[in-house]
Amino acid sequence: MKHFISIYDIDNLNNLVDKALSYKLSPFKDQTLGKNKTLGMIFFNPSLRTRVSTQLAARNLGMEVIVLNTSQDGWMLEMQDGVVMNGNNPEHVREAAAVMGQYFDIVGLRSFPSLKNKEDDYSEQTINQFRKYSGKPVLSLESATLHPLQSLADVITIREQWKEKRKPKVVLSWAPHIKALPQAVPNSFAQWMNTWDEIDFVIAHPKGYELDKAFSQSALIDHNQEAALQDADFVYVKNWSSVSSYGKILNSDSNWMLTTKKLLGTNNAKVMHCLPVRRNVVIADEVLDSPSSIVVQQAGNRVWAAQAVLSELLRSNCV
Ligand code: SN0
Repeated sequence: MKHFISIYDIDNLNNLVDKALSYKLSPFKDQTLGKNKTLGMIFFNPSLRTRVSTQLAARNLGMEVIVLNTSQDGWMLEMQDGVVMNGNNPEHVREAAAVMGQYFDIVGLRSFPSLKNKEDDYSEQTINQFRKYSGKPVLSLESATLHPLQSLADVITIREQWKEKRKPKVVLSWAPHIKALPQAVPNSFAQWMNTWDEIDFVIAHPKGYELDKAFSQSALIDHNQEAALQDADFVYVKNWSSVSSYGKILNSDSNWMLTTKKLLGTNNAKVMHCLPVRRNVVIADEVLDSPSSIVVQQAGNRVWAAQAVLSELLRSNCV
């Protein structure tokens, strides 16, 4: 694995999940693999789970970690090439990324979309500029369009929870929100579910919230949440802003919030969310506080996902 930016960077999904689950059983079995190697984690945006779980994962492999919160601690970066830098950004990514490449063995990056211009966001300029100029493996800590460490933890969680022989039905359901949120988590989840042939996948959302076809691919789409939830084994709840009316909130219909009543038609479905989740806007208290919710276990699995990925990056690039 050269970089970890999307599912296309991995060789075999089930092998990577096996590896993550083996770290869960034995976190310190490779505790010298990352000795004298440094992971730099650069945050252009807030983070709780990604920040802490990736740091723990690196520590389990014996790595050092340096965390940089660029909005407060570093210079604002210019990402465009060929511009006259007489605006707000005093440093260009060409120098900044190259310098990070001198300091770090693996460069982790969190960079949300602006949600203003789809072409800009979907070109993934920030992560691509770092890949180009750092000369080091780049680890996505959530980019403008994808969140692969989250999706790997999601697959781990479903595999660990599912004990039956038949394929589980997994439903990604849109939910309301007060803010316009990125499409990164649902895009990424759809990308990983579409690749994983051990599940049946359905996406439920109101009209106007179609994900970019590059990510939803041939997944079944249902505009009727109740129908989509019928017989579901896992319900992944997430808000996202519109792609066609880019970055806009088209619908704040609270009927799409996940409640206990909504779960009645499911096969006693487990409820997932990447967190942070706004209670009683996205998912009702009664669901989050019930045994149906596995959001905390799901977040716990972020450590093993990050550890499996860092281990692959170290083995391919650093030893
Ligand atoms: C981010 C998102 O991509 O939806 C990060 C998820 C891991 N979520 C938010 O920004 C939530 C912000 C809020 O105000 O609820």
